[in-house]
Amino acid sequence: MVGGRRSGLIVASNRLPVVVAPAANGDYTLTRGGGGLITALLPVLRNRGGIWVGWPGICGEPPGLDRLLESAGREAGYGLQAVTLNEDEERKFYQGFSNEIVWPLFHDLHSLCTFDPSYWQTYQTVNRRYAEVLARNCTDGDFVWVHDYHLMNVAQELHAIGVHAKTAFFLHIPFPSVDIFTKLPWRFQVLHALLEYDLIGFQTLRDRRNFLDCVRHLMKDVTLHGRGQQVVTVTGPSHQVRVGNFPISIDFNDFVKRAAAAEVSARVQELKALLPEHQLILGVDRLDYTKGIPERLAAFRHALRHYPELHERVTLIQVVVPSRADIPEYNSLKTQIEGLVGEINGEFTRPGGWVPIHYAYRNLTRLDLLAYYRTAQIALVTPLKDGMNLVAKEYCACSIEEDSTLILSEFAGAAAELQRGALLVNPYDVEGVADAIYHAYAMPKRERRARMRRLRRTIREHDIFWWVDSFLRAAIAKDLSAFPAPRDYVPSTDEPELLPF
Ligand code: GDG
Repeated sequence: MVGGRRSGLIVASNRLPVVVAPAANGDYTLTRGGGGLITALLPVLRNRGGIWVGWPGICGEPPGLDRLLESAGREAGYGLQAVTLNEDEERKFYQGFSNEIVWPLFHDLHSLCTFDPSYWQTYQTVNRRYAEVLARNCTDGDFVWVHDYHLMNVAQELHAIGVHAKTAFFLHIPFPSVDIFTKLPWRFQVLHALLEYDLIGFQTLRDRRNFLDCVRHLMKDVTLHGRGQQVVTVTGPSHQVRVGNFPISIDFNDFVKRAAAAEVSARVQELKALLPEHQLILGVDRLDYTKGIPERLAAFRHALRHYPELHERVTLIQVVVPSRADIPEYNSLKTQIEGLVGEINGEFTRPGGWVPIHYAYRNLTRLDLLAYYRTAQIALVTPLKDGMNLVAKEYCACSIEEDSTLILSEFAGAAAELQRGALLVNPYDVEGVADAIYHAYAMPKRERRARMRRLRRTIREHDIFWWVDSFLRAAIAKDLSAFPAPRDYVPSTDEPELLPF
């Protein structure tokens, strides 16, 4: 074991929460990694200790890597163990199988998949490598918690090398319906591998239902018990696996505390002074085609065209965080977004005055992100499909004045929990999103507060520690009927009244 204290908890994810990069003086530096998974898991490891196994963000094995991770782990309070990959493995496993096959397919975008068989070969090899590193770091009494779509085969590989620690898997992204999943050329292998875990967790009931449908349609000799409960059991010929839905969350109190800090408050005042008499609308997303950024911009343009009273009264701050720059689709998406921003600003900017969209393509500092969350009266979180979407929850946590509105896509996992306080929209419905923007802008203060209070209560009661506890309880509980029935989001089936012709 390298660094940190032991707690029997071993987490594996594609990447470590730190990124190793070469420094100008020939040494290597460590910086904090980003993304939803890391935001969610850091407080868990800090709180409980354990070991985190993952790729350090650099190919090969830089000299002194173990020492670097050991001292970082000592400081963080948990161990860090690197899985090393060469460039070809990293390309075919990470960019290839993970991000050109599973990511688009599981987000219902199968037309963006490249089903290259060599990607699958490398995916298996790399999952075996993770299992080998885990095997060196765990005993059969430990609990191995594997995260996300990059590592679906790890339990199977652990069993193949004789490790029998309890294993659990959490999928941070959606699980597709059977019609879409069936397009995967390795659908049987992936389902078999998943069923080797002892517990599988999904974000929402919809994902869990999709997975169980796939099991029912594609697997022979399996039976399901406990339907209608949060955690059901799938029994195969040699193994039993529990399957549940556990909506991931954030460290609510920590966000509140940090949003209230003096330097954030000062930044909020600066931002307000820059755009007085304006309602700020905020969009913060990784550059990704699932986040619905072009559709959102089109809806904003529609709102400006149809509600002229918004002119000079609202400003959209759209932050796009660089991501997966090596994959061609991401570059063309960036060009498309920047073209739209240019068109909309070209159409509405008042010379010397109002610019409707302030666009930033970069990583924000934590301070700026918190300040934007606190300043914006409206957040536009409109992914086409999203496992959960932590930006939505972070925004609410940081709205400490409770005077703001969340516009949320009904296709974000977060919609299941936040449907009663947010304005839910279909991100493909340009007119509907535009109406929601206007509705949020014109919403009476009382209603805004009541909605935001409700949202914040939900997130406070179901924070990241609640998520970990409910997941771990599902792994060890003897009686699964003790779990509450899950909540689900069901899109409205009320048809709008049609005008008679
Ligand atoms: C995956 C699933 C699921 C964003 N911009 C900056 C920044 N961020 C941080 C946010 C947030 C995280 O990145 C983004 O999390 P999301 O949940 O919105 O999205 P994914 O990265 O796609 O995460 C997702 C999640 O896993 C957890 O299960 O919810 O559905 O796709 O925490 O704060 N952080 C900083 N600067 C930025 O500019 N420092």
